[in-house]
Amino acid sequence: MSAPNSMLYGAIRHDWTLAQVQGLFALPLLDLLLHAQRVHREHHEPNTVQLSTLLSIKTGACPEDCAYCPQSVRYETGLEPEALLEIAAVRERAERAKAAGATRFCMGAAYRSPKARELKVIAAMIHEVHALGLETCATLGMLTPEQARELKAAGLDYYNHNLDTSPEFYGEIITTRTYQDRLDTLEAVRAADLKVCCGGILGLGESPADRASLLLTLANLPEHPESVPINQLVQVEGTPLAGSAPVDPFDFVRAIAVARLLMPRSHVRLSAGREAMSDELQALCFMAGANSIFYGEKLLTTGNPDVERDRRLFARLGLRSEARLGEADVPVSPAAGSGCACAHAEHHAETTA
Ligand code: SAM
Ligand code: DTB
Ligand code: SF4
Repeated sequence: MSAPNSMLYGAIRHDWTLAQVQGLFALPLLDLLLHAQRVHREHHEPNTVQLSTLLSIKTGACPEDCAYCPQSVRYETGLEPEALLEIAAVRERAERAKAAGATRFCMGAAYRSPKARELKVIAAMIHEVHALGLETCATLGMLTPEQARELKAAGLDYYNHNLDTSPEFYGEIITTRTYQDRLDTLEAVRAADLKVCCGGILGLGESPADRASLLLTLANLPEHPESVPINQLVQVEGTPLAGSAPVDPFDFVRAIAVARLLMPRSHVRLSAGREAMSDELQALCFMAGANSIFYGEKLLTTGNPDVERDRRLFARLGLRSEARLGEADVPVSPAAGSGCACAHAEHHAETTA
């Protein structure tokens, strides 16, 4: 097990070996953080974090058996299923997310794969959100190449489809679709010229080798995903994984740092699980190269830190929100004391009054 020469860190590669990735995980934490932050600064604006807001546009009653997921019809989680939302309701939520400072709006649906008539409605939602000037993202399960093209034509920028875990451990977590099904959807998404958002979850009971293998698989895709969400399992009572051993926080930080080193240009998103994390742990994740978060009180069905807490966190750390392409980044002056990560002067006037 040996990490590559540190002079090579930051190269865009698709030929990593498992031993090399395990070598990165084995580095002393502070060395790993240093390398990751150095590579981060070669490719990204420092102290700048991209803000995505999630909305569940169709909730629960999903036929799949993903062992972590509160939305599977197979588990008694007490979740109230909801049909596909109205287009106007989605537009209104997107407007609110934009006003709060988000630059990307991600619509999630509890489908194995969307049906033709559902996709038509979702395409109309994407069109509306795109027209607001937000980046659009959707996560709807498996897609055919034609479906991916339909979403692209509607104005979709990103498609989220996670590998979730290593190919070796995958069968322990999901039996209703294969790893290859996921890779096929990712290929269809790329072929439609959509940007890829693809990552995984830590805390499923996977081994250290599985974590290395998940990141290796992501890094050795033909192109690195533009966004790499690293989720920490949100344990939901009633799912098979409720009560799993929690992830050691430093191991979570290590996974972020290794993702940063393997995929230097990608946005690495500190995703689900932040509600249970201290500000100090999140700061370490940003140090390790995370430069994107889910922003807003809710993920899909579970909680996320509220906007005020995130604004305070940004102010305490001197972080600012990344703007949409072509616009200036939004400074958040800790000295101003508002702690606001939002892009709107009128909001500052409200919060500092
Ligand atoms: N149904 C679609 C699918 O699975 O492709 C889209 C929605 S699904 C909820 C999107 C992703 O959310 C999953 O792939 C998984 O990575 C993540 N996720 C779901 N439940 C989670 C949980 N309890 N904790 C952390 N991440 C979770
Ligand atoms: C991703 O990687 N994480 C998000 C998003 N992509 C769709 C979902 C997290 C879901 C957490 C559990 C829930 O809120 O239902
Ligand atoms: Fe369904 Fe997606 Fe949840 Fe799996 S992760 S049960 S496919 S909503």
